[in-house]
Amino acid sequence: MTSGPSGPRPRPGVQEPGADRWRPAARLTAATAAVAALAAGCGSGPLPSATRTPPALELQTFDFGGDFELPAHTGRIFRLADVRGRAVLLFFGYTYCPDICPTTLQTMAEVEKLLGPEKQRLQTVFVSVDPERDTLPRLKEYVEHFGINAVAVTAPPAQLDPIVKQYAAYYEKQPSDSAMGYLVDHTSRLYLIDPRGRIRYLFRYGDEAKAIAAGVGQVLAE
Ligand SMILES: [Cu+2]
Repeated sequence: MTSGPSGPRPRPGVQEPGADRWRPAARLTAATAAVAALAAGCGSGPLPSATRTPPALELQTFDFGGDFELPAHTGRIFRLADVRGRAVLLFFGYTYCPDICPTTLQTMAEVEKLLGPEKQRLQTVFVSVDPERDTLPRLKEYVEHFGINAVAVTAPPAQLDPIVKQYAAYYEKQPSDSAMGYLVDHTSRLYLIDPRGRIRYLFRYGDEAKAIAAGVGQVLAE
């Protein structure tokens, strides 16, 4: 069971753009906090499986997000409406990202492992906010590297920006001294979208695979 509030929670329409950028693991959800607490008290051997199950997420239905279509790494157009009946985990990022994106994709691989056969009903969507460098062939190579059921999509700003806005997301180029030329500051949250296409939960960067997999299971069980 969860025990009381655990800091600010996402609410429809009140999230400021970029408010969740670079948020360290301090802002854990109730679910992951509970998992962390259990893990901390677990010094010798696993706990009985019943006590290791993360508490259910408090799913909401957000009033933003919704259908969109963008060119995908597959060479086809990806339409969110085409994956009705599946849970979707969607996030914004870019392949040159030094930390958030590779970590998130690794977490997705863990989520798939935890889901087992049910992973067939999960679609990960990686929306690149760096169309200048993230060509579709580059996106293909990048997502295939992680060996998960992910589709990578992007488009020039005129087509991309309305979708970024639709998802109350954010991105901004940042100059950098690195050889790569520039970084892209971006929304780090992970959108849990249910089989009907509605955003039901916003995971934060650092949330554990276990909590994310549990959330996916919840929307699939509805
Ligand atoms: Cu990133």
